Amino acid sequence: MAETNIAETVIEYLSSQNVRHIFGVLAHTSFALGDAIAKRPHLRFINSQHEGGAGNMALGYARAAKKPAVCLVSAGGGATNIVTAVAQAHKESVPLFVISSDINTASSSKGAWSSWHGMEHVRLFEPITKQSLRLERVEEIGSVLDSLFHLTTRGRQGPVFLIIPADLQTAALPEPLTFSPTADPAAPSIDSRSANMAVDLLLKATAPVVLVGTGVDWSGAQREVQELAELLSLPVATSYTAKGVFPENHPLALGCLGVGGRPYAKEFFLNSDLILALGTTFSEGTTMGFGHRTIPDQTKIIQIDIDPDELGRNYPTQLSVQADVKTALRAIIDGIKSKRPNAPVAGGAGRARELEQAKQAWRNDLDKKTANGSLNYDSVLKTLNELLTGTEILVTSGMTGDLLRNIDAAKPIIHAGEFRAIGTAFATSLGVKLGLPGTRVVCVTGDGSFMMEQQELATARLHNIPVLAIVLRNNAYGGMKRDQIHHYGGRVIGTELFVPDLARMAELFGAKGYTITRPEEVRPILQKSLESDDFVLVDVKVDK
Ligand SMILES: Cc1ncc(C[n+]2csc(CCOP(=O)(O)OP(=O)(O)O)c2C)c(N)n1
Ligand SMILES: [Mg+2]
Repeated sequence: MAETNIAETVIEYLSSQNVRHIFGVLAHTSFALGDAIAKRPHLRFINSQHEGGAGNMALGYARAAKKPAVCLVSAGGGATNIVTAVAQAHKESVPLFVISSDINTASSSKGAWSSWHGMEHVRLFEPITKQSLRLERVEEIGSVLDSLFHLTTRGRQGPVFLIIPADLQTAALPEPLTFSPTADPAAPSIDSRSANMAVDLLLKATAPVVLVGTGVDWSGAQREVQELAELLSLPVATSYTAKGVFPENHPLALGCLGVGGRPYAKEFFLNSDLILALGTTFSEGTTMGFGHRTIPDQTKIIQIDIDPDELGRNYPTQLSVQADVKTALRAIIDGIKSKRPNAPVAGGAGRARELEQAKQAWRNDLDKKTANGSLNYDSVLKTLNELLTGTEILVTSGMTGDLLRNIDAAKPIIHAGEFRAIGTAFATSLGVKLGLPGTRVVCVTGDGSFMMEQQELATARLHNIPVLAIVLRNNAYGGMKRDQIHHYGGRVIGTELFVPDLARMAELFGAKGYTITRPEEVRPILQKSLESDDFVLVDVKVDK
C-alpha cells in the first residue's frame, strides 16, 4: 500500500465513521488536513465565517443527525474562537470532535509566548471537554483517534479536543492503518430488581408525573415514553432544554417545566407524589432555582440516567438507575403490562381532562393578551404556532428560548439550553438543516442575538443551506433593557442597539428578505416563508 501520512489517516478515519460534514476555518497550519478533505468528494467542508459559527453549526448538526459532529480549527485564534460552542457542548452533553492544527513541534518547543499562534491549547480545552490532548507521536494516531471519537458518545455525551502539530500532519506512518465502523457498545440496561421497584412505585402512586430531558432524545426513547404515559395516564413535562422531546400536541403533554414553561406544568408537578425523571438533570431552569418551586418537597423520585454522577445529584431519589432510558422503559412497560394487564391507574382519564382544561385556560389568557392587536413577541409566536404543521424544526438561542412557551412543539426545539449563549441560533439552524435536509428549519432569534452571528448569512449562501430566519427586532437587548429600567432607576446602559435593515441585508447575501411592521402582515408573510424551502429572512419590527 502507498505510504500515507497523519492528515490522510485522520480524514480517512472520520470517513470510515460515516462523518460526511466537517465544520471549520482553515489556516496554513491545517492545509494538510484540508487537502485530505479535498481529495474525498464525499466529504463536505463547511467553512464558516468565524469558528464560533462552525461550532454552533456542529452543535445543531449533532442534535439533528444524532451523531458526533466534527470541527476543524487552527492554532491560536482559530481554536479560541470555538471555545464558547465547545463549552456549550460540554454543558449540554452534545458530542463534538474538535480537531485543531498546532504550530510545528520545533516552534512550540521554543515556548508558547515566542511563536506564531502559540498558546496552551490542551489546558484551555481541558475543563470544557471529556478529553483534550495533543498528538505527540505519529505512532499514537490510531488509538487516539478511535478512543476520542467514541468518547464523544460513550456514557454521558460531550466534546473532545485533539490538536495536531503541522509537521506531524505530513509525517509518514510506519504502515497505513485501516478502519471500519465500530459497533457501539451495548448501553447499560436496567436490572430486574430496579425494574420491579419502578413498576411498584408507579402502580402505587396516586399522582405520578414524568420529567423528560434530552437524554430521551439521544436514546431515541420517545415512543417508550409515550407508551408508558398512555398506559398509566401520566402527564409528561420536559426540561427547559428538551422542549418538544415529548410532543406538545399530545393530550398528556405539559410542555416545559419551570423557566420557559406554562404555569400548569408546575401545578401538576407540585401536586405529584412521584416523579419519573428520564435523562434529565433537575437543572436550575427546570427547578426554578433548585428548591421546591417545581419539585415538591415530599415527592418520591425515580431517576434513570446513563450518567451515574447525575443520579441523586440535586434531589434525593427513591430509586436511582444507571441505564439507557429506552431499554429501561421497555422493561418497566413490560413489567406493568404483566402485573396489571388492564392497568387503569391513578386519576386515569380524569387527569387528561384536567390537563386539557388547564391548557384551554392558558390559551384563553394568551388570546386576551394578544387581543389588542399590537405586534409583540407573544402575538408573533402565537401566529407562528398556528401556522406550524408539526414537521418543522425550530431553533433558537438565549432567552428567546423562554418565549417559545407559546409554541406547541411537535418536535424537539434545538437551542443553547441552559448555557443560554446568544449569537448561536442562526448558525445552529444551518447545522440542523444539513443534518435534516428534507425538513423546514426555522430559526427564531432576537435581533441582538442575530447581530452577533449575522456574518453566517454568507455561509448559508455559499453552501446553499436554505433556512428561514425570523428575527424579532426591538433594537435592543430587550429583556435586559426592561430589567435595567425596572431595577436601576430607569437608567439604561449598553442595551440599545443599532440594527440595520435586515431584509435588505439578507438580500445582499442571496436570501429573500421581508420586513413586517404591521400585525396583519405577520400571517401571510410567515405562511409563505414556511411553505417554501427558500433561504428567507423575516425582520419583524416588534413594538417593544
Ligand atoms: C454570548 C452571550 N453574551 C451575553 C449574554 C447575556 N444576554 C442574555 S440575553 C441578551 C440580549 C438578547 O437580546 P436579543 O437577542 O435582542 O433578545 P431580546 O431580549 O431583545 O428579546 C444578552 C446580551 C448571553 N446570554 N450570551
Ligand atoms: Mg432584541
